[in-house]
Amino acid sequence: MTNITGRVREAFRGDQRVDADALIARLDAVRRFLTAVDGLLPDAELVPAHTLVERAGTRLALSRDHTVVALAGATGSGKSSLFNALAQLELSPVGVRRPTTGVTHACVWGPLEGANRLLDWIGVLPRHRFVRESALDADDETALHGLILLDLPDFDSVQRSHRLEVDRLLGLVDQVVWVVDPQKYADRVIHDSYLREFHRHRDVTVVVLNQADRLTPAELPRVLDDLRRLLDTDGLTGVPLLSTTAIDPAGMVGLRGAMERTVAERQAALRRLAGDVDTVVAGLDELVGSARPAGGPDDTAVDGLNRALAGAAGVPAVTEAVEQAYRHRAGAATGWPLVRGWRRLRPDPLRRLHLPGPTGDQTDPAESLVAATSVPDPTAAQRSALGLAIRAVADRAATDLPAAWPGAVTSAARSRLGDLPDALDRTIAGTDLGLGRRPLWWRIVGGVQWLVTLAAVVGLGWLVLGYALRALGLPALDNPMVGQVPLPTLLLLGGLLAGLLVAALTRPVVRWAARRARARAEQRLTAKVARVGDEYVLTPVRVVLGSYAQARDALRDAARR
Ligand SMILES: Nc1nc2c(ncn2[C@@H]2O[C@H](COP(=O)(O)OP(=O)(O)OP(=O)(O)O)[C@@H](O)[C@H]2O)c(=O)[nH]1
Ligand SMILES: [Mg+2]
Repeated sequence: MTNITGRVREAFRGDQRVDADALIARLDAVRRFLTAVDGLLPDAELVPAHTLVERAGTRLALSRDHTVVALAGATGSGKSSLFNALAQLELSPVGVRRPTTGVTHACVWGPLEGANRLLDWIGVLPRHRFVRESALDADDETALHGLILLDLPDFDSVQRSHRLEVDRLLGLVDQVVWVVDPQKYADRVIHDSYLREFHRHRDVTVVVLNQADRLTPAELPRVLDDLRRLLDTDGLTGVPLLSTTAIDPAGMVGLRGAMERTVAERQAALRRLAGDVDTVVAGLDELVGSARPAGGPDDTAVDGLNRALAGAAGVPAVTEAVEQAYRHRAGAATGWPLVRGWRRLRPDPLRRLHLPGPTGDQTDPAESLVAATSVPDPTAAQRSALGLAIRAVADRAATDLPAAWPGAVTSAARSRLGDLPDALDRTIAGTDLGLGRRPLWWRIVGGVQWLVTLAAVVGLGWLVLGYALRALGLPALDNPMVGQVPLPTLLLLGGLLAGLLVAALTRPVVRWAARRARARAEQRLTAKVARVGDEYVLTPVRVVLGSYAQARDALRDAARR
């Protein structure tokens, strides 16, 4: 699986500008990603993305004219000294007791009003906010108008609260100036826990070697080279590295110039957020893959599902009953009239399943609304076959998806499992099984049977009457002859024989037609059951696959610088 966000450029972007609209589009893409995966992926994996969307929205809404720069570093490196030197006022106490600064101090260049909402959000207490706006030096300071400089507590502090405060603020500020000193510039904590973590924020990172006055002119370049090498190892190749002396105004020129450029560009906030989007996208990368997933479950798995659904719905029992019912009903309509009544006494096989009764005897409309049939409940084997078929559908649909998704697909496939039995039952009850109309040939054969039976009855009556007259000594009836056989005898025997013959000829036709009726019913039931499977199993799966595709596209858009 290739990394789709590999296109997030890792190279140092230096002074490359970030377009505000493009950044907002990327943030929208992250938001779209979150909407698409809502409820499908573990929340814990999405926390950074939610935090980013929330923070970025607030930061951009609060002020785009201010640049929030934080001085961060180990205790004693000279953050407060640099803060005061830049402000040219003693605003943040500098001390020999370590650590000195316990709460963040802020200095605002320009009017405080605009910056106050930003500082409220960042969480700097009003009593630690200062304004660098003096009538005397107003012109000198205009280059820094819009700067909000923060003096942070030490991040390597023995005070846990200091570290928490630093970590919180580092997530909110636009630019970080990392202050190191000649003694501790190589400390593991700053490199491993902080600088390395900021490699995606290179374009809003400045490193300052303070207390340069403590080094000889020969030592300074060596230390700077060494520090540059360490920064390269941290992934911070190309970040500005300056030396400063907080206690000497001449040693502040470089840093002040860098601050002025940052403020003039008004880019730090956008670059910071762009770096945040890069970090979030890289973190989410493994949640989506490169292969475009299938639009839905494959045909083999769907066929398997439909077979399992048909089994669980009792389709075989119903089709068997359809065949029997056809024979039963055809027998009752075309059989020898003398035994038809006896046939009718036997219950109709479909009636036993509470499915539509014998021809012409459709259940009344109110009753037909009641869905429940008496089709036998699925056996344990059928239920487990259905479970396996649903699983197979989910597995096949999720084949190409990254590890976080198959679980969501399986849950979706099973999400309406509880509703399936009722839905299947309603479907079976609502399916026209094709036995509603009495075929014309039944009536014709039935009519013929009546006719030949009538002939036999007439013949019998005639003969009985003849015997009776003879027994009573009355004048005998005239028996017309047909060939050698008297007509009444011919009517009786011929009628009986013809009835038996018609019944014998009809029987195989009924059997054949019953099988056809069964096949037709099976086709209809299978189609209806497949529709239930589509609605209750496949559609939820397709929804998740659709969400995945949306999430994947959204993350691609978010990765695009
Ligand atoms: N020689 C020299 N001393 C400095 C310089 N910068 C700071 N110092 C001294 O270093 C000590 C610590 O300075 P602070 O500014 O309090 O250091 P910090 O980084 O704010 O320390 P915490 O508030 O404890 O995190 C003080 O005694 C400063 O006078 C510098 O550039 N040169
Ligand atoms: Mg301090």
